[in-house]
Parts: sequence; C-alpha cells; structure tokens
Amino acid sequence: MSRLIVISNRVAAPKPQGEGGAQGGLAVALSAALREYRGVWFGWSGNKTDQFTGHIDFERYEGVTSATIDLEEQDVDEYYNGYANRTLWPLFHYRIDLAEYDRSFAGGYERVNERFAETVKPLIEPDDLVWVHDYHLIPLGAQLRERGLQNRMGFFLHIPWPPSRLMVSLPFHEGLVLSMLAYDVIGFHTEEWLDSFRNYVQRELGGHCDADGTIHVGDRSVYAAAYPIGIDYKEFVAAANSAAARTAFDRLKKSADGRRTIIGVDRLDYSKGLEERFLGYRRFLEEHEDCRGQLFMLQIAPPSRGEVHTYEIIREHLDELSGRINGEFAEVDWVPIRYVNQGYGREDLAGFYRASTMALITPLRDGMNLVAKEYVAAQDPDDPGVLILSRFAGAALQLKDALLVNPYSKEELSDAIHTALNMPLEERIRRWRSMNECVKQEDVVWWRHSFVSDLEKVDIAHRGTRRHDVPSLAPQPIRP
Ligand code: ADQ
Repeated sequence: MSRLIVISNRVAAPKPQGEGGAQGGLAVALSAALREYRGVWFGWSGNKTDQFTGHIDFERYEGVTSATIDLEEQDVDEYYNGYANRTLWPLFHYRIDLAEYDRSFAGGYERVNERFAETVKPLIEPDDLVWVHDYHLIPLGAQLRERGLQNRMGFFLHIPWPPSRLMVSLPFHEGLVLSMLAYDVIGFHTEEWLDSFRNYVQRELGGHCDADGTIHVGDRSVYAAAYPIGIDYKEFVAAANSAAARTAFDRLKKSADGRRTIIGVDRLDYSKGLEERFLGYRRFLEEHEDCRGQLFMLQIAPPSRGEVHTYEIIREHLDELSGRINGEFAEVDWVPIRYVNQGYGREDLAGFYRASTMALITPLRDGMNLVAKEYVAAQDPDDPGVLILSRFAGAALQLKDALLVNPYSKEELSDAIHTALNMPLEERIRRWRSMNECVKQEDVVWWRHSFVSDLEKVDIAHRGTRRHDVPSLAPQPIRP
C-alpha cells in the first residue's frame, strides 16, 4: 500500500494525552484518516523563527509521523494572516466587503508555498500519494510539479468555492485557478461548490467539463468531484457515552434547573452567523414572552485568528450584543444567553450536545460544518434533540431532516426555535434517525476512502510527465 503524505497549513497529528488542545474540524478529520495509514503529515508548526532554514521537526505517535517547519514573522503576516485569512477566507465565504487585496499578501503566500514545496519534496517517495489541504496551499501542487514531482496528487478544499462573479474580484484569479490544474484530483464538500468551480473554469478559462467529472483546460485535465466530509462517528458516539460526557451532561442539566437548552458551538468567526443568531433568539424572546425563563441559549465560541482585525471587531460586537440582550431580558434568577469563550474537550462537548433540547447552527456560509454532525451523533436515540441548521452550510445538503433556516432571517430563526420546542417525540425520533443514518454511513472513513481511492485510480502513464508553469499571483508592476 502507498503511504499517504498529507500537507496542510497546520499539523495536528494525534498527541499523547494531555498535550492536545481543542482541535478544529480539519484537524479532527485528518487525525482519524491518518491513523490507518503509515502516513506523514507535513505543515507549519505554528511557531515563528527569525530566519527560515527549512529545518523539519519530526514526531511520531500512533503510527503517524508529523513533520513541521517554523515560519518567519513576515511569512505569517503575509501568508497566513494576510492572503489566507484576509483575502481568500472572506472572499470564499462570499464576503467581498471584508476581503483585502494587497500585493504583499499575495507575494508572501507564493513565497510560503514555495518554501513548503522545497522542504517537503525530499520527504516524498515515488509511490506516495500526496494529499494537499485547503485554501492556504492552493498553488503548492504546481510548485511541486515545477520541482519535478510526478506523484499522484490531490487537493481538497474545506471551504466553499464562491460564485464566478465574486471570484473574479480577486486580482490574478486566473493564476490561482490555473495553478490548481497541477493536481490530479480536486475535491469539494458539495455539488454546489463543485458547480461554481466548473462554472468558473468554463467562463473564465475557456475550459470544458466532461460528464464523468474530468475538467479540461488547454492540454491539462483534472478530475473534480464532491466528497462531503464526515465526523469520526464511532469515536464521537464513544465520547458521548463516556463517563466524562455523563459528567458534563449532569453539570449542564443541573445548572439548567429544568430549563431547556439551545446550544451553539462555533469558532468565533463572522462566517458562523453568531450576531444574526443572537438577533433571531432575541426575536423569539420578544415574540414568546411566555417562554422566557423556560429556556436559555448556551453559545460556546472560542476566539480564533486573533491577529486579524475583523475578528477583534466581531468579538467586540458579540460581547456587546450578548450583554445587551441579557440586560434587556434577564431576571434575578434567569439569564437568556450564556456566552462562553473557551474550548472544551470532545467528551464535554458531546455531553453538552446530548443535554440540549436543540442545536442552533446557523452559519451564513460554511463549507460543511462538523458541529451539526457531532450534535446528531451525540443524541439519545430515545429522546433526541432537534437540529436547526442553516441552509447555507454544506451539511444542509445531507441533513435534510434538520429544520433548515435562512440564517439572515430573524423571523425564520424565531419560528424554528418555537417549532423545535414543541416538536412531538415521534417526529424528533423520525428526523433524528434519518440524519443519524447519514452521519453514521458517510463518516470520515468513508470520506477518506472516497477521495483516496479516486486518487489511486489516476493513470499517471496517461497523464505524462509534464512540468507545470506556476502563474504568478503578484506580478511586479511594469516599470518604464
Ligand atoms: P471549521 O470552520 O473549524 O472547519 P467545523 O466544521 O464546524 O468548522 O468544525 C469545528 C470543529 O471544532 C468541530 O469538530 C468542533 O467540535 C470543534 N470545536 C468548535 N468549537 C469548539 C470548542 N469550543 N471546544 C472544542 N471544540 C470545538 C472548516 C470549515 C468547515 C468544515 C471543516 C472540515 O470551515 O466548513 O466542515 O473545516 O472540513
């Protein structure tokens, strides 16, 4: 069997007990996938260095080798805080109003992708499968091909692909997308993101798409498909049944004192729709005076990307808004919103999910959203809670038995909370069973199998041994 080389911005391979923190969606999913492979996971350590040397730190645990490099401060500013999180993240989440275009960001992004390529290439053996992840590393495949790598190489995008008329607002967008054609397989979470990608290739690059999923641009071909990511279902159900989850369950139930809980768990990010969610809940409290005091919202939202200004602003807004709603509606013995800014372990989260009457998961745009799936997996089959889910999350295309809402509409959110509170047990069970079946079948193992087996099928001989030009994202201005 080939080895799997996973390359992502950050590496979060499994660690001995006590060394791990709360992990993001990508980290959780990939740890599970790599456990079964003799894999290497390469990426940035999260640390800074005065001078980039290409030194790699290796660690081995549970059959996974992690290989990490440190980056210079300027790299982190321009590549990570800059092009990845101030340019691509907002644009790909349809927020061109927040996207910042700066040539130095694009230059830093190219430089770090080159540094990744230089450093990881010697670790790759001829039969290895290479699997690159996410928007931080879009041009890495082309950088590796330029250095002569002929391996099967796949790319998976964990966030949405924006509609073409938004994508064209990115300076040198053609260069970015052309560089993606160096991969053999490109994966998206949903057909919707895939359709937008195909549309872009046809409209902007004059390419054409075969019915079998192959996309052609000039003499280049790449297979593109939708592979909806799942959770590690077995691990999560075990977490939900653990003693620690039971303790967390009891803790929340005890403090709820007979009141019902609406739970939300998200990284603190403007794409997650937290302000709109608070406003929808506020609307519910206004419209249903009789329900006040009978329920509360528990919103868990650990801060992320603190070095990016828009994240400071959203944090301030949420502090202010939750305080305002609490001030407006609280009684001496009841507070409507418990707003918590810390991360929790998987067992604690699973216990909190199970103790909650409903989950309110309402991103304005989300590639998939794993919290929705975790909420389903954690439920008591005999008395499951209700999932209220944004129709703009990738997960909505699979979890059709959730109460699907428009996250921008306060009225829809309010109505959905009311419906969930009053939903009869039989309907809750019927909806939960159908969602749980999907979360169980299409788990992270299924996701990885689907992607990796398509990568293994790539016919290298047919592809030939072409090198790949790397189009620039930040060409120097022409000087007279
Ligand atoms: P994220 O934007 O990070 O992921 P999501 O898919 O919801 O979003 O994953 C979040 C993960 O972090 C979940 O596993 C959750 O349990 C965990 N988490 C969140 N808050 C936590 C807390 N307070 N304590 C502990 N754990 C917490 C990106 C994309 C998503 C896509 C994933 C995977 O934005 O759309 O689903 O990658 O591809």
